Amino acid sequence: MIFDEEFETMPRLALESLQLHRLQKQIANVYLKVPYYAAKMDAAGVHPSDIKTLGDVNRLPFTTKEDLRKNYPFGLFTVPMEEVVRIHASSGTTGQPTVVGYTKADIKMWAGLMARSLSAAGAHPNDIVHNAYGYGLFTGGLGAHYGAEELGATVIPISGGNTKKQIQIMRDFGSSVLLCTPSYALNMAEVMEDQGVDLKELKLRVGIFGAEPWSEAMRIEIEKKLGIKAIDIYGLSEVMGPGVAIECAEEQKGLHIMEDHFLAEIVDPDSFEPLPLGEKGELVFTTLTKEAFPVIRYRTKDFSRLITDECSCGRSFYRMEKVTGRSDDMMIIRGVNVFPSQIEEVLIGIDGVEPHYMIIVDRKGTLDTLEVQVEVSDNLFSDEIKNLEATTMLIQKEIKERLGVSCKASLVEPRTIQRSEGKAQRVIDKRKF
Ligand code: DLL
Repeated sequence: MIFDEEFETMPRLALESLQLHRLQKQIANVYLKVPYYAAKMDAAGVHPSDIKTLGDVNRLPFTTKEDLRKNYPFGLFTVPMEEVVRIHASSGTTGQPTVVGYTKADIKMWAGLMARSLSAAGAHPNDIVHNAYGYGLFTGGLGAHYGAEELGATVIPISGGNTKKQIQIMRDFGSSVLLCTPSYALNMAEVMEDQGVDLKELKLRVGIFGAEPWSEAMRIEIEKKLGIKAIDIYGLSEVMGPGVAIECAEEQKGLHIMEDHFLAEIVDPDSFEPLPLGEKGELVFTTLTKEAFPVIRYRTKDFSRLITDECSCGRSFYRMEKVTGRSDDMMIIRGVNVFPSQIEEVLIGIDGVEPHYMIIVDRKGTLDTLEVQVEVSDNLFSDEIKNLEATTMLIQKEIKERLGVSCKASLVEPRTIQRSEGKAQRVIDKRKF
């Protein structure tokens, strides 16, 4: 089912003309209302009237987290505070949080896009949506909540944590759609297994997971353990929250970008020059319709590429390849670029190894060291020492061969790596301390 067919199946030409019209309006508005943006555009020698084609977007200056920090908390809002009805903020591992605001119309637009996203994932108005994204300043909980209501589904606003209770509610209330981070989904699957829950007792059918990178191997693992279809959803607070892009249930391959509301670009992560369609680089978004907190060419630091092939679902929106890493998470180990999701992909493929791991990076003298701590199954752990040794060697060999970096694999007892209830922390980089 296509929820918002008029837009989602628009011919490309019509869509691009809509984008251009909205872009011109947005840029003119931002120039008028936000002195900081106007000053940046003046410094770059570009005026709103110079935006004559979609390609002209690359004449505009980028916006980064640094710009948001300089204008903390509300300096980039384009409307007076009395028109702002909601605030969210991203936690930010360092420094100030990034603060974003929404007008009534923004909340309505977001709810509509989330309803569309849920529908693309295969959810229906008669579903019971178990929303285990965290409620609060994080955009996941409330963003998904309003979308599920807009779709007409029944929402259980359970938020994250208290996993045993979640499972009881899931069983008693007949939850059919699960929303949470992929790492939390895995945590739930494990608790279900411990409690001897038979999947047949549950009505779960679809899971809509995002807010953190997760590998294809992890998707297979979650689908198997929960007996559901696992759909990837992408978004970020600065651009809106969840629902900027979503996989369709038909293909589960690449995430359709809500292009009637967001203009996506891919730029070279070093030179920031636009890359040709289809090449991989850093994702950049310009919001086309947001009122309170529009962003112009926001550099996400997420790596992806645009997929322009037609999709069997009928949507004309381009897809973005699953984001498997962001530049902030990229570890440079003895000169080799490594993403946690690449290590995850290797680990999940090895027999007896559980998908719970921690990566520890350190420096001995001038040399970087990489340690991968990973849990193994109860069976393997109680097995002969020689099997544990063989598994250790296999992990080290596979990581060396596939990622080009040597590491120390440490097998740890089942249930010793901390479980996630939201965004998982997978890396401890002691070089930064
Ligand atoms: O994580 C919004 C969200 C909530 C998305 C619920 C999906 C589901 P932030 O906390 O601002 O917003 O974090 C945004 O999370 O730049 C990516 O690095 C990462 N991220 C989000 N979704 C995905 C995904 C929410 N599907 C940052 N795959 C983004 C990989 C993702 N990374």
